[in-house]
Amino acid sequence: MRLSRYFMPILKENPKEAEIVSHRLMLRTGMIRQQSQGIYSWLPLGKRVLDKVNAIIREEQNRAGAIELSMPTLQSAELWQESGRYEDYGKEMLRIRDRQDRPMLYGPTNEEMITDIFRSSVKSYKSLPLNLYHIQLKFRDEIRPRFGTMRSREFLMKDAYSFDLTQADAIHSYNKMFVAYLRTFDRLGLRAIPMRADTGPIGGNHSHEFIILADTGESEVYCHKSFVDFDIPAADTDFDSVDGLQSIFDKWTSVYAATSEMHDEAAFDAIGENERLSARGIEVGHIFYFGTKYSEPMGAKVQGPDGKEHLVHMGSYGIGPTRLVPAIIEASHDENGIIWPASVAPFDAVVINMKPGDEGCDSTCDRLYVALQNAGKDVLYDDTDDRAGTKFATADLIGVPTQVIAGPRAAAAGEVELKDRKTGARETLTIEAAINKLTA
Ligand code: 5CA
Repeated sequence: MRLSRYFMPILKENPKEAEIVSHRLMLRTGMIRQQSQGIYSWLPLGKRVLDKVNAIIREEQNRAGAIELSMPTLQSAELWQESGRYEDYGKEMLRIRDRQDRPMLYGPTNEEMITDIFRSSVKSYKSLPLNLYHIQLKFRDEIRPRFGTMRSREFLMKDAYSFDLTQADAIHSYNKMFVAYLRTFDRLGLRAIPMRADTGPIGGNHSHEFIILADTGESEVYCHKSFVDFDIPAADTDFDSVDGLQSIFDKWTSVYAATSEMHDEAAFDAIGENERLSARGIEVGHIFYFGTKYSEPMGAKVQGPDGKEHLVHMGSYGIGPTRLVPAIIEASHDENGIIWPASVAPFDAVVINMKPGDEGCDSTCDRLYVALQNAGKDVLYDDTDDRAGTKFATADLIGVPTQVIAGPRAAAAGEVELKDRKTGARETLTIEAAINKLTA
């Protein structure tokens, strides 16, 4: 992508409305724009990051055996009247009427709709286990939308829903998502800690929140420090192994971790002073097992091996991609801007032409730009006529992992400078060596 032809509206000044660093940096880099309170557009740079986050979430959901579909944002109130949540949900639910005066709503979550899809076609235990997910916009009319897309009213959610014949099978489905979440957050460059959680309006009695530690987090959390050293389950984890997944779950829940709602002062105090951590955190995922809470009122049953009808046991599993992007920034930035983990960086490298019009600089940059793109890399080419200082500041601000700097003197010698955004380390290489390094 040539910067001169891109749409990346960088702000020079710090926006006054932004209270936390991720919100400030997302506005400054032109990743997002607020359209009305708690409702955002994702501009091209932000959209690239969001797509990469979604791709990782999708890969790990698929690996764990979940199947993607797509449900609408607008739902009929009838479904919610069946489950009894239409009245319960309160003011967070945006209620709408269509031209026939039928009550509709903008979905805050999809338990009812997925249960309806399930009951309309699944009749036998032989179709189980089943886990269906989508990545779709939700709307919750939050009292206090704030911190940009961290807590917005319209937001993206990956929500998965599992269906099983028995409680034991449902716990295995729960463990699959638990492991998928550990892997997902790790690949996003984050260390998320699973904590026992309150189930709120979703319901159920077995639930974990996945929390990233950050000073600006909205949740108060208490946990054992040892989480930092726990191993992340490998890519070849056998998701069909009931005992294997249970042992991963047991390990990750063997030491104390809880949000303030579930906090047990005595249990926390029993941990040695140097071993415990009380901090603030950001909830990036939340998983629930709630048994027959929806299958019962909505009549979602299957025929079991005994020939009888059984209500299915369900769970739901949420991740917030539009919250994850700022959470990653909270965890990875410095005074000059964002430092993207390579897995979600909007571009793999930025090629900086320090003197457009200089023959050596232009041909060096063209060669790099073409070679890196042909190797499948996402490359931003700063071919603008901004001052060099501005270009460096922009490259640091947007946090692309590697900067490839082509100045007239180096270019004349067939060389470029590589700068690592995270460490600041610089090295001078021949153009060919630079291409080899960046495409290795
Ligand atoms: N139905 C269940 C799981 S599918 C559910 O709705 N769970 S939730 O309420 O905990 O939301 C799941 C995830 O969505 C949260 O962990 C969070 O990452 C994200 N999320 C929730 N509310 C917001 C919001 N207002 N802004 C941004 N992300 C949000």
